[in-house]
Amino acid sequence: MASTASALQLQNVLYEKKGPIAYVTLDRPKVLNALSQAVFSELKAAFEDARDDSSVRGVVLTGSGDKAFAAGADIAEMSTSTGVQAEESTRHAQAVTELIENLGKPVIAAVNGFALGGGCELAMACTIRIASENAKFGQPEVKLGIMPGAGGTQRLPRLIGKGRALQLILTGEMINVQEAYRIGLVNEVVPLANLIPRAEAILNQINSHAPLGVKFSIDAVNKGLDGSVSEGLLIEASLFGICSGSEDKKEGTSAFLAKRAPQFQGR
Ligand code: DAK
Repeated sequence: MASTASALQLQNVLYEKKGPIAYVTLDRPKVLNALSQAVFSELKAAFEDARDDSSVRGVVLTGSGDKAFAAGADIAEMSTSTGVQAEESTRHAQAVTELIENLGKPVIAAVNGFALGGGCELAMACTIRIASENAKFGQPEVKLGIMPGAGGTQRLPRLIGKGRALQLILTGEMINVQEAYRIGLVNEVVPLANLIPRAEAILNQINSHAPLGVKFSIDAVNKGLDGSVSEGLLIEASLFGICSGSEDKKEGTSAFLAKRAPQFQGR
């Protein structure tokens, strides 16, 4: 499949599109893909492009090299920031995680090594996490005199439960991929060589379904988790109503009854 290089001018992130999939790769392997402010700005640009390009149906987020997804925030850069600067840049980083989480298209984190601190937080903002056998996860912020600031205190307990989340956050302990799988932090563990192909296979399966059904399912889960079950059920009913009025619903149900494959248009 022909790949399209991005027109975006990025130095720390690789961004390319192949058919319906966009690939966002953290690209600072010499510092284990540490997340500088520039990285967060470039992630914003790449994900905004993926969101706005209707030919993109899903995104793979991964790291360059075979050692790290991202070993957290750039500690050298962080060491010089003031409290006021850090509050501002944290809001920026959090906005990037919200952009990824609510992209309206599935984003698969293909975790190819260390996912620590902000790296783990970025992976948690993705729709689905798959990881290679060498992956390691942790929230080591307390060891540096700080605390998670890119969504870790909110997304980790929602994913793995309050007790386990607080244990990881307060001990700063690193866990291997099998433990991450056991506690539900990652969905699947695969050999490193199969990581991207497996991410692509999951996206291709999702992309065979109606885009509105996919988008609204993600929205309902994300928005529902922010409130009560009753509020979530209202959101679900309202989005279900929109899906049910779509052309794709007519197509999906007609195709089933005619025993043929559906051709969804995203309308
Ligand atoms: N920042 C900068 N450089 C890093 C780095 C990092 N996070 N992690 C690794 N490096 C650099 C190392 O300094 C080393 O550089 P050289 O010595 O070669 O110049 C190179 O990458 C290779 O690392 P190591 O030699 O240490 O490799 P090892 O295999 O021995 O160890 C390791 C791998 C991942 C266990 C180790 O590198 C490590 O502990 N790294 C630091 C992990 C960590 O504490 N990460 C930060 C957590 S705090 C925010 C947004 C997000 C956050 C905060 C604010 N705002 C937007 C404000 C998040 C905070 C965090 O992530």
